[in-house]
Amino acid sequence: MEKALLVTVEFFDKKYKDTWKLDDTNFELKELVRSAGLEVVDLVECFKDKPVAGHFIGKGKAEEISLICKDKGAEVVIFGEDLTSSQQQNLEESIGLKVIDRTQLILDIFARRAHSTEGKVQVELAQLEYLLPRLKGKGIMLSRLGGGIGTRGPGEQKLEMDRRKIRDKISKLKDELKKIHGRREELRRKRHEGDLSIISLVGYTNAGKSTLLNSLTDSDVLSQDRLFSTLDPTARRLVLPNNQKVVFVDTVGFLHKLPHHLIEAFKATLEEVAEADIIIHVLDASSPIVHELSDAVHEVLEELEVRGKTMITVLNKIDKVGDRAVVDRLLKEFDNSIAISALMKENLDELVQRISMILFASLVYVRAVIPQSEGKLLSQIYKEASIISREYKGESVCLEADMPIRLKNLLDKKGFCDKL
Ligand SMILES: Nc1nc2c(ncn2[C@@H]2O[C@H](COP(=O)(O)OP(=O)(O)OP(=O)(O)O)[C@@H](O)[C@H]2O)c(=O)[nH]1
Ligand SMILES: [Mg+2]
Repeated sequence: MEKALLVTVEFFDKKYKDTWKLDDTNFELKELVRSAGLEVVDLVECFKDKPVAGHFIGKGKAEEISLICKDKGAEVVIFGEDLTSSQQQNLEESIGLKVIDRTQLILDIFARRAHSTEGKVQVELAQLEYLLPRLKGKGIMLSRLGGGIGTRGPGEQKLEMDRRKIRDKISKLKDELKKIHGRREELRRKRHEGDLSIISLVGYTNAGKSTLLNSLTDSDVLSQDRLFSTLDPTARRLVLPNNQKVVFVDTVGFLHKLPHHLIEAFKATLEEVAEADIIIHVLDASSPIVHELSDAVHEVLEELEVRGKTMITVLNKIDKVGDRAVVDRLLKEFDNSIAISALMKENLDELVQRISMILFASLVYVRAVIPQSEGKLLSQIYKEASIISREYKGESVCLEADMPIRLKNLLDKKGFCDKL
């Protein structure tokens, strides 16, 4: 196991100050490093007004870290922040060891977890795009030759370090991804045309999304106490008590300051979230920073432009919360929330009931213009919706109706809903 020394920084200047407390940042960085399969030998905290251009934390501090590294036998230094390529190089020179920043650490974890072809291509693309501007001259930074973290591609293959070859590889990967997404789009279209409702599970990494998917659908998706166990979207069907079929989609977990490179690379995967009829936000209610975790998830959703979706906030892991009053307070603080334990299968019935109520019982007002050629869709509307007004205009029908949210989403996707 590579021995890592961690460096975290608290900035005081408003522009750089993080919303997270340093202790929480430290804890999360240790978890990330553990998930990357490294051993932590020490953690150094730095306090600065703002980043220093040359060495990020200043040359003096870098030299101090170099001494600590020698003392502790560290082989690599991991920063909990992102560094520019020159900062990274200057730090490597001053410290005399390989320096990895936050984005590269997370990319490395993703590289280890990628299994599907799509996952592997997405991660490798993000890794190479991160590396390219950081390679000087022909490529190859000396410190990168040693192997270990920062040099691993998906499936333990080594990352290409030659500039020209990287460029070629990037364009090949982009082509490949386009093809994969074309196929996926086709699958998605078929799924939406069927009579299925899609429910996506989103949440901070390690919140218990896969455990919930398993408990709800009696499946066997990998769930582990480490960050980013799930990378590939996994779908499982469930038949609700009223015999309606739904599909749960479990996707990659979110993180505070999730690197933009990764959001970009995983955009197609994450866009499935936007297409769901309901979003289930799984939140670890036993975490002392439950609000920060929730905010981080909402920030990523915002970046994905997922807005105005019906969301149930699932307060998970209540078996680990000793004080029931804490759960009651959280239930009040989070809109449309429900407290469960995915692991102990506590209160899952209520969650299923809530889902089926939202999907099939509660009605929303819709105005739509639908071509008469959509016979199947129209008969579905006449069966499930309560029609307020109906008017024929040329080849189309103008409707005002109260209908289940699922049907409204279907009309939305086809572009038939009137924008009010
Ligand atoms: N005590 C307790 N532990 C839980 C509960 N739900 C999940 N866990 C544990 O939390 C850890 C993470 O669970 P996962 O289901 O893998 O979490 P995830 O959200 O899918 O995580 P990623 O895929 O890594 O983003 C595992 O060790 C689970 O056993 C729960 O209700 N109670
Ligand atoms: Mg998971």
